[in-house]
Amino acid sequence: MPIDIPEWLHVHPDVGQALESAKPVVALESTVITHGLPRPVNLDLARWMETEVISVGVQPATVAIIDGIVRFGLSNEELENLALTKEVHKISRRDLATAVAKRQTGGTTVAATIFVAHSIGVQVFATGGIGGVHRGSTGDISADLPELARRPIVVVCSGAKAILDLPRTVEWLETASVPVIGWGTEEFPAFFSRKSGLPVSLSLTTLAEIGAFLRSHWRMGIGSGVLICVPCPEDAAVPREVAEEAIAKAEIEAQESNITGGELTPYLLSRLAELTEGATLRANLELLKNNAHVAATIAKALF
Ligand code: PSU
Ligand code: MN
Repeated sequence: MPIDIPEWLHVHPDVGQALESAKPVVALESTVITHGLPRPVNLDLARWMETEVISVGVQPATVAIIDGIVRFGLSNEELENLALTKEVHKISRRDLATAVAKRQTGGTTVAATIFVAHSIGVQVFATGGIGGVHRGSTGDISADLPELARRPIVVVCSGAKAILDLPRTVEWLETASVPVIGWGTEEFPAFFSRKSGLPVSLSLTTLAEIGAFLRSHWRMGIGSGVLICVPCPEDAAVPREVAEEAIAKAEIEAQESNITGGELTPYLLSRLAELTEGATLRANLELLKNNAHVAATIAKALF
């Protein structure tokens, strides 16, 4: 089946072939590679996520901008350059045109990746934790939320990043009519931790149930994206109290050093890994791999 590719998007040949033969494709974001994880484990992780997707018989497409070109699917060399180069940008939806015009290289956030995947009709996407409403009164709300609200795409994640104000993030999703599905859980996961004390809008345990839900959602034209929340695998999860204590400490340090805006998330994530002697990093890696696997399973069964 011929596919409609926007003129600004460069599709990797393997991905193009998959799309043409109607093989399922899972999109992967890349800010987690460029800004979410330390080098060089970020490169390992990028490869592990792709391998997880391939192991299910699904085509992965990591999205990034390389020298001003928006890429849907990266070669080994492009992935390596992206992960190991120091001068890379964090590109959210608002930054996409800047990155192209200024020929930048960078990782795309959840918001930017949803935009790109939707432009080529790919509907399943995996990440670690989405952005959301930050703690405190700065008014910092991730562009991930409005993007998720306006594109009919399925995002597999472990909730939102635990450093956020999770109650307000969940409220925001409700206001924007984004269904929040717990995959085998009644609670919105807190990223490194399996529980947050916050409810999901629907808890499902089988692919058939997800299929039935998604069919209604698309058929009725609800229009929003759908969040499928998968808790961090049990043996790698960090207890909520341990994570919370480290987050409180890291937050104060960030305030004292005046770290704000796009720099805040990368700073907090790396500080947390130090404060927990690597436990949050391990949880982060395991949940990312697991989410890639679940997303591929969903793509294979339902798309
Ligand atoms: N989850 C992680 N690490 C990350 C991110 C999420 O474990 O680096 C990234 C995602 O790409 C997400 C972005 O879209 O952080 C949100 O950033 P901001 O809050 O500045 O919108
Ligand atoms: Mn932000």
